[in-house]
Amino acid sequence: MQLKNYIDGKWISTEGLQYIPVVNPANGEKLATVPLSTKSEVDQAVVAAKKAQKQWALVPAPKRAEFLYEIGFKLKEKKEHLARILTKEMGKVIEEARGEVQEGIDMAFYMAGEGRRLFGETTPSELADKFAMSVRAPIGVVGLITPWNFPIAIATWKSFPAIIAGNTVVWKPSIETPLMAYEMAKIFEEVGLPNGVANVVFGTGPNVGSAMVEHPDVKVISFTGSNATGSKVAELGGKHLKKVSLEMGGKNAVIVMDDANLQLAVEGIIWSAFGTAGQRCTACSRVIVHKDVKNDLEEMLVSALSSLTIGDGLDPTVKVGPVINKAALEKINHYVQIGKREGATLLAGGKTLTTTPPFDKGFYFEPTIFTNVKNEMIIAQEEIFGPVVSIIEVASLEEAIEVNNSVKFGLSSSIFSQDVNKIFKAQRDLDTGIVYVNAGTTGAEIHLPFGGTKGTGNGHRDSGQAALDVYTEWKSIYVDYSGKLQRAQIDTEN
Ligand code: UN1
Repeated sequence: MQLKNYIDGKWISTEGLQYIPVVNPANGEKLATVPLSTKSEVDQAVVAAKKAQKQWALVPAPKRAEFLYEIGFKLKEKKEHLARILTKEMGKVIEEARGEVQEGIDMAFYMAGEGRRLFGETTPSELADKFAMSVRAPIGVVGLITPWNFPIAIATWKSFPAIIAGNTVVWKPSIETPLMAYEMAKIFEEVGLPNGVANVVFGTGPNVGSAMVEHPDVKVISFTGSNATGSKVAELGGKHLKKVSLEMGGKNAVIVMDDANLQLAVEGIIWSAFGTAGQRCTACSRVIVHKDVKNDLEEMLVSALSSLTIGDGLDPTVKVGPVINKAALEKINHYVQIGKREGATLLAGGKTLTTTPPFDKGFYFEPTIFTNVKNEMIIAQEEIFGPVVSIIEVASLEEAIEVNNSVKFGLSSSIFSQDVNKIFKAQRDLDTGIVYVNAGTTGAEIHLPFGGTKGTGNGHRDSGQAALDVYTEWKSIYVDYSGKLQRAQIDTEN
């Protein structure tokens, strides 16, 4: 299948574009080909989106919501179909793929509900016979740049709040996972979303992404991806005075205190470190453990690893699927070699699986645990984005928090403890955008803000009510019904 861009409600195949294969990371199977679009396709999509936005903004929000409800029902109806495609193109195991589609369904219904809220404020005026209120106004055309690790969920976190608020969207999905975007576009078409409200342009960051950021009619850019790309987006966006929302890396830690339920902590670590083969921004890549329980925890973690079958995620017994591509495999392996050179102890894993079928055709890396990791080591500081976790020993809660906060990222953190005093101190002092108590670092719910501090972002949030702030401008409205010109209080008193 040769994928086409979805622009102005039509499937457009442009003459002369280069196409590249979409490959199943589990076995190398070619699933489709995807066009590498250019600035000209972006321009077409923006023209369509700009034209559609004028009308769309005038559709009452509860009516806009009806489309989102329909999209939610379609996603529900197609859940298994979509999950299987998702596993094939991205590699995550089938139960996680179902979970991700569910995240999209939840987001559709949640944001559809916003069609009857989109609350602003009413507030008294300083003056008699005058009324004051604030409302959320749509901004215009928004550009979405989404990653391959959550190809459908993250797209819904961004597109649904944008659409419900009266904006239109030009979406550049990752070229690693275009099939999910193609399926979403089919759903937009099936529910009769007006032409131009949601457009999909396939291509690379340097071509399509940059053209979106530089386009004068794209007013907001929402990006999820690496820090290297995110800072380029911010720089270019800044030059063009764009509102840019960035969601980037993490170096998330689970803290295990001496009073923790260790069995629970082990389950939380295994799931959040090795689920999605460690390819979540929220994945646990550090375990900060109290010295009194370090040995026990290590033994339990190593024995828990034996239950993690590695393989093709379509096999329901598999718990850890492949990583996205060869470059990812090489990057993970590179960090493991660095860890060894830095003097960390390899407790388990550490190898690329390449020689025997099915591993010879896919991109598999063993779940890997390093221990005796020092906080200043590279493997304790940089994002690896694979199934590799580093154990760091500490002697107190204060030290644990200090170690947690010493990285340049601030997405998610977790503490396992039974002590309410420690838990409350930790949730206050951990400097991440998301904090979990007695759970791993993953599993954020869509109706809460998603995002992080420091190098993880630039102050914006996906999901929850907070997402509406990205896609709306506040408008303050004063209505004077006194029948005379009333000067504002500041202009009458001095
Ligand atoms: C991501 O890794 O980019 O919190 C998103 C979670 C998921 C989303 C992760 N709900 O783990």
